[in-house]
Amino acid sequence: MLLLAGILAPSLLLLRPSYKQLVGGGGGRLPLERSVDALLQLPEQGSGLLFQDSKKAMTAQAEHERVLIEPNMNPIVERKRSRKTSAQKAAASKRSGAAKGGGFGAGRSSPMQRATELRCETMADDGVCCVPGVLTAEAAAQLRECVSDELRSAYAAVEDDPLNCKERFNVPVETMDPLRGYLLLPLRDELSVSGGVDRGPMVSALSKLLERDSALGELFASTCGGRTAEWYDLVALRTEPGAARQPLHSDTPYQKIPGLFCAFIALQDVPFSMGSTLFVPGTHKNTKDRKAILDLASYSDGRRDAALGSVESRYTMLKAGDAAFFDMRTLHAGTANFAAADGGSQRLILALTFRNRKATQELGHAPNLRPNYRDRGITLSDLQGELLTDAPFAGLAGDGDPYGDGLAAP
Ligand SMILES: O=C(O)CCC(=O)C(=O)O
Repeated sequence: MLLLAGILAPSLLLLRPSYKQLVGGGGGRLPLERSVDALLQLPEQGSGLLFQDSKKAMTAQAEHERVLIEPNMNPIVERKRSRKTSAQKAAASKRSGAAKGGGFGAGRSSPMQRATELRCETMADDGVCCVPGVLTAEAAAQLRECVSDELRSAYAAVEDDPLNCKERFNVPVETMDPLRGYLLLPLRDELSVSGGVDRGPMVSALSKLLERDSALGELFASTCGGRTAEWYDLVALRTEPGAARQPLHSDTPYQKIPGLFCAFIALQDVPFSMGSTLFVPGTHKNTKDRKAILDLASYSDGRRDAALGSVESRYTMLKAGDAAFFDMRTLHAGTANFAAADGGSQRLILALTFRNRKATQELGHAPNLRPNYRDRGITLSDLQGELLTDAPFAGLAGDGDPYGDGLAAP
């Protein structure tokens, strides 16, 4: 898409919303002269000082990056056509087994296979791609309501006993950030379990997201080494108005075989003022830019700032039910969720991740899963099979069933 953007630059420039339009007027931009303390809105008590200090440093770093990176920042757009030459296509289809009469791209392929192939091509080039409409807007709204219920229940559980924080929010209560965090989710939502509903909003959404021949089901299988890919994250990313921007990071270090692929699925329309995810396409490869941005030594000699000033970054503008799919080696950052007066609002994103078992080096990313779902080697194929049953993920916490609510046994 970068090349295409270059060729079409004049028309794209006309179409591209200005920063002012993105934030709904001039008021939303975080003025440079505002202090880090003002950006942070740190809780008055409760969090450890060490946590506050590190959050302060990260916010200052993110603000520095924002200034350098913003001049070359554009929305991500979906690739509509392959950029491969016919020779490259022929070689790829030979590699995939077409010559033997089977495999992806062989003979007549379905529209979903062709769409997946194009997305895989984008992933190979950029490390990130858009997958619009993985849920209908209605299904996304139902899932949002369900995640809000889970959030209420998780807050109540932590109020009851702060030690519950880890299994609900994946952090100890001392480092819980009121404005940005993760909510670990069950495979079957609590209200459906208590109401005896077999296929409530969570199960229905997972079916649509992961079933065979679905856009994400196929993309996870294609990028993560097949249906034996290991389920790795099921979590809602939550930001509240006033949440600070994150520094650029990759979720997993560079290794030749990519270990982790993630889909961020919007549960509501997400204008820029609610915080988007900014990606630096191409940094899933061990490029000069990636090295300069991550290498500590380059902070002091100016190489990092030079790289930040030159990279072309892309930000998501997701509508409810759209997904951003990415190789977790790719550098990215959540941008700020502005103050409510400037268009900020609670943003809930569903994150689903699978692991390619062929990646053998350190992943540097622990699973964002409830404790009883972890380390069980549950695969994409297991989930797809379970979702086809009459009552998927039945069972209770810790009762020996492989699924249940995933919480530690009381
Ligand atoms: O908030 C976002 O859009 C990105 C979140 C993220 O990258 C993270 O929490 O590591």
